[in-house]
Amino acid sequence: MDNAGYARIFDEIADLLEIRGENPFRVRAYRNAARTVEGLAEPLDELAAQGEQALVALPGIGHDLALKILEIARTGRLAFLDRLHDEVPATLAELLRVPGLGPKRVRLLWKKLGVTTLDDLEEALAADRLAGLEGFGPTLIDKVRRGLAERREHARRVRLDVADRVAASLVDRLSRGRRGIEIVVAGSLRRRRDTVGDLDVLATGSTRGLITRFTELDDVSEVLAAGQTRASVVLASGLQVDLRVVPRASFGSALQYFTGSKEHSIVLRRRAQERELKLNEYGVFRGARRVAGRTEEEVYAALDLPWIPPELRENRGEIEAAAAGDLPELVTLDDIRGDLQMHTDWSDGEASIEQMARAARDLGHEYIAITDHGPTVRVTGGLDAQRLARQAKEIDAVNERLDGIRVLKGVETDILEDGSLDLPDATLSRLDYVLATVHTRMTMSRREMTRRIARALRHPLVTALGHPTGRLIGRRAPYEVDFDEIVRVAAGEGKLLEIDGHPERLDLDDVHARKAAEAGVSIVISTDAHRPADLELIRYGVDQARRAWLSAAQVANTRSLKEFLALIRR
Ligand code: DGT
Ligand code: CA
Ligand code: CA
Ligand code: ZN
Repeated sequence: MDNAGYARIFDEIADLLEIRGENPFRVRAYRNAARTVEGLAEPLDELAAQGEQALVALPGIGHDLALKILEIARTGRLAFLDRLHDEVPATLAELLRVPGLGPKRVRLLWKKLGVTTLDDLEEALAADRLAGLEGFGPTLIDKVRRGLAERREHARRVRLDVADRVAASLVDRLSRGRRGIEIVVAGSLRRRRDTVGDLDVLATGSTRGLITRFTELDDVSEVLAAGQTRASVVLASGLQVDLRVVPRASFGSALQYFTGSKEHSIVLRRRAQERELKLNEYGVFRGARRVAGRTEEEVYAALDLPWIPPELRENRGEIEAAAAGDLPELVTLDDIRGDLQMHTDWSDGEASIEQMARAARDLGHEYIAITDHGPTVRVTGGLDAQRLARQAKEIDAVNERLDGIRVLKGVETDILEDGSLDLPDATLSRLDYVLATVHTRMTMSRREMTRRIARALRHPLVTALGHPTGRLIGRRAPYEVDFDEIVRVAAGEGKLLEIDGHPERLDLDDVHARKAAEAGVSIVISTDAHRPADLELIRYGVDQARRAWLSAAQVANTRSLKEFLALIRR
């Protein structure tokens, strides 16, 4: 089993114990164990093979948990969890993820209404049965209703990086051994949306037998439809894929049509009609004559428009901007010169400072900031003032040894409940880059949360606000906060707002990042890397920045080191 598998088991135990009403210390022990295991560099299976001693040496793992790990390593199961399932339905853990529902409320729903699944909850909401329960006022019920809809939506969608991997493998297998074939993935993946509902694949050229090859791929679990020029399948992962084979002469218009978005294309079609043209997936037509269709550029040109980058095609003003010659010059991956959030083996990362610096240099970065956690995030081995001072010496030494990259001294400091930071000013003032983030008490009211974050942004030693809305895609909704106020404070204080480019966060998202940049806030794109390979995730941050209409000038880390340091000087 991989480490994430162990972490899931411990998290599930914690969930079920919580619902059962177990002592909070016991619950916390399992949660901490899950986080420890998740942050381990080595496979837990290997540690388990070394025996109990190696396991109890881990933080937060005592005798009892070590035995459980050994049992899972040996048998792939855990009798304790099986017994727990007899008592508490496993599906209740899913209910816990619905915003508004904590363990007490889930327990109440289960005991009083017999609700054990999301379906049950939906029925109970529809029948208005929640209203009678203690503590379920109209505001909460409304929140639960919206939370459920959101969970449902997420359950069907996959993260962009996951979709990317599936798409690359599909394209590779479909085109293998064929020359003169062109295969492109269109749809929301090409628009680089943060999540993807299904894959829309287009093929042209030497496509004989392609449909059969597609429906017979070994990870296809169901063929929904298969014809001469199109087929739809469901993969074992649950992701649906639509394949369409189109003639060369229509490839550009098919690409435009299936890239969407639907909203963008509707406005384009209206524009075509205004010019007495007809736009569809086969081309742009004047009467029966095709006037464009082979390339997307041709299609847009026929409508008197420059080509519009797919990331902008959401009908958020891009067609008007294109018509006026005002399309933004979008930031590109090449523009990025540094990465300003990463973790090393000083806290919960897997690699040394030097390894991270070398990997960043290989990517072409000119500078990075090491931002290990402050002391609050205890389970990840956060750094106190003393260890940060020692780390600073190590960074100096790495800067001595390495040419071609500058390592900045940073920290990811926690914004405490009252908006103060988890490290003293004397420590923060010695650092180059102070990234402030929220990791605790995310359920406070909108007013409190806004005040908390605004106070941190006003702290003179803070450089940037990291993962500003706190969402985890598909797992945790953003916390309640007055984002406009955060933007006002950041703009006024000259502080950066981050796009954490890790595909599980993408926070800020496109809409928020655009709003912030339009108000004059500089955006910084980072990876939140925990290992050298993660540094490549920067492209996901850039994707969202492009969806936010950002130019290089609006992204702080497109600047040279000197200009970047000037920008964040305090
Ligand atoms: P997704 O799959 O939910 O992440 O989002 P999309 O945008 O990939 O949507 P999807 O897969 O339903 O359709 C792919 C593209 O096909 C979509 O972006 C635009 C086009 N399309 C689908 N249905 C319609 C439609 O009814 N009208 C128009 N104009 N275009 C459509
Ligand atoms: Ca799609
Ligand atoms: Ca589709
Ligand atoms: Zn963080």
